Amino acid sequence: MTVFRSRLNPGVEREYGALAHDMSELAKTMPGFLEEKPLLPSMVSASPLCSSLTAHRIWRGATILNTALHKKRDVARSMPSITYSVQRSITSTCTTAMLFPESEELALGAVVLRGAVADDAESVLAELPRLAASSPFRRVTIPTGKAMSVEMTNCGAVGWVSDQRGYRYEESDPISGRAWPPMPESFRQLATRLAKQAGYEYYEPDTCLINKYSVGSKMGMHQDRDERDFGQPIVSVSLGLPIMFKFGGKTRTESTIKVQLHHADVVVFGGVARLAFHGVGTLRKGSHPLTGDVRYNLTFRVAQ
Ligand SMILES: O=C(O)CCC(=O)C(=O)O
Repeated sequence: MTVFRSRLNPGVEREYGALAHDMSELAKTMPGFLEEKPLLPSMVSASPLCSSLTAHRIWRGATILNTALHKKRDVARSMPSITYSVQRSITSTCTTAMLFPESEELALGAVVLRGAVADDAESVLAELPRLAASSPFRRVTIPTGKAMSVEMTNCGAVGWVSDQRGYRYEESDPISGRAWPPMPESFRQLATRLAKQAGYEYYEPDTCLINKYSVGSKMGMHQDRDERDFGQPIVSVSLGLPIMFKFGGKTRTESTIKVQLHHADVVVFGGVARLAFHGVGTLRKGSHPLTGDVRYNLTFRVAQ
């Protein structure tokens, strides 16, 4: 049974079919698993993706499955056809696609939520001068000694740093020797909401890396792998000028998808996509009403 059409990755339809099968198996052992409830308007609008009843069943199943998987890993073992992390990725992207037709799947576990922070952008941007007054934007050097073109700072319990000693998280800002500014509560709530929107429940970021791109800045393909727990997704918020985002696989040689990220778009990647190589192209000259000639990117992580 095909339950969901993936625009970017037709191959995953098979996996969604397998998920639907596993869900009906699970329904036999978990009462209420495919319980019928009236459709939400947002789900009705997602119905071109599949029949509305199927959408509803899968959406509800995915929600319950995600909760069950979080609480009880042996539920995953009762469905041997796909692994725990693949199930999570599938349910995440499946749920997201059902509920938010504006989302675009990049890979299993990875989505772009188009315009997801349109209403929050101004208040997020308003926090940046205060954060930067405490820990200024700076260009860090990578272990080879070369300076990155993007400027960055952090807020939260720890902050990502790089120098000739390597990449790592530090509790204090190496420039001031003081703790990084705390993550604003509004940032934490926003990241939790966005992760949930992408299907990742219980997301509690402890750090936010804030990247500032000026004309000519770029970020090469890399993995985010300095965090302790790869079970938690990355939530990446784009503000201001557009840029080309590149998303590949777990190795550098795998093919790369390119998507333009605009103001207020959000990329969330976790599950089997958590260690995917990614990067952005060079920022082109332009002007945005809220950020002028720069682009900001806020990357939320669970580092500790
Ligand atoms: O600027 C972006 O959209 C990506 C940033 C990024 O990949 C990172 O900070 O690790």
